[in-house]
Amino acid sequence: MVTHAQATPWSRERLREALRLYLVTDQPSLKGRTLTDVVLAAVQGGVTCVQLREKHANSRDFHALAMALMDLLQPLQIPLIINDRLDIALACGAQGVHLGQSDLPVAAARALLPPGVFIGWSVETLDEVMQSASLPVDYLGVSPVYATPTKTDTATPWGLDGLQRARAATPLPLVAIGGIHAHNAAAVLQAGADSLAVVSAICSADDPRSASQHLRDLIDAH
Ligand code: TZP
Ligand code: MG
Repeated sequence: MVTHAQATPWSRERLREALRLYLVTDQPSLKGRTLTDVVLAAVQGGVTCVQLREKHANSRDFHALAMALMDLLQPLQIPLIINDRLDIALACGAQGVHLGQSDLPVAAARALLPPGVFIGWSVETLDEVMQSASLPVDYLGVSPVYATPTKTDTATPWGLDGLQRARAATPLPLVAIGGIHAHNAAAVLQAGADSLAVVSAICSADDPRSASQHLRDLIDAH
């Protein structure tokens, strides 16, 4: 059964809390484990939200995965965010959708979504951070902070200096993504990120639960 998002928009503070440790899924990084097993372990370790990112699934399979994750995450009150696909987000009753610079324009997405579904937007330049001030977006994904083998078709990495500049330019929650691991997590938070988004640090970890716990401890200590 699909339970649709509440009508109330997320407050910035509540969203900031909900996004703190943000798992982005990637099936090729799972080392043969199932998506649901890794997501469950990650949530048990302290992940606070999950983005379903499926670059190759057809619509039927994407929807089935989204429904499976909703079943897993809903009882735990962990938000599910759908990457790229507004239709899948609507169909499964996800709490959020994440859009990039080549996806549906955020204003078009906002017009179709209930007010309780939040929108994340990837920003690759400071100009895009500035533009976000007049767009209906709820958080920004700062992409990529560092170059990463997980996604090679990225824009120039922001680096910590760039992240600091983005921080100074917007009050929106900033989700840092790209090359983030335990060894640089504190520096990324120090530079102004509200949230750490990771793929390989959790999806490819030998023990996704303890990897999540370690990242969560670093965030909580910040
Ligand atoms: N968007 C920008 S970088 C990236 C995405 C989806 C991949 C991040 O992967 P990792 O393994 O956390 O560096
Ligand atoms: Mg996209």
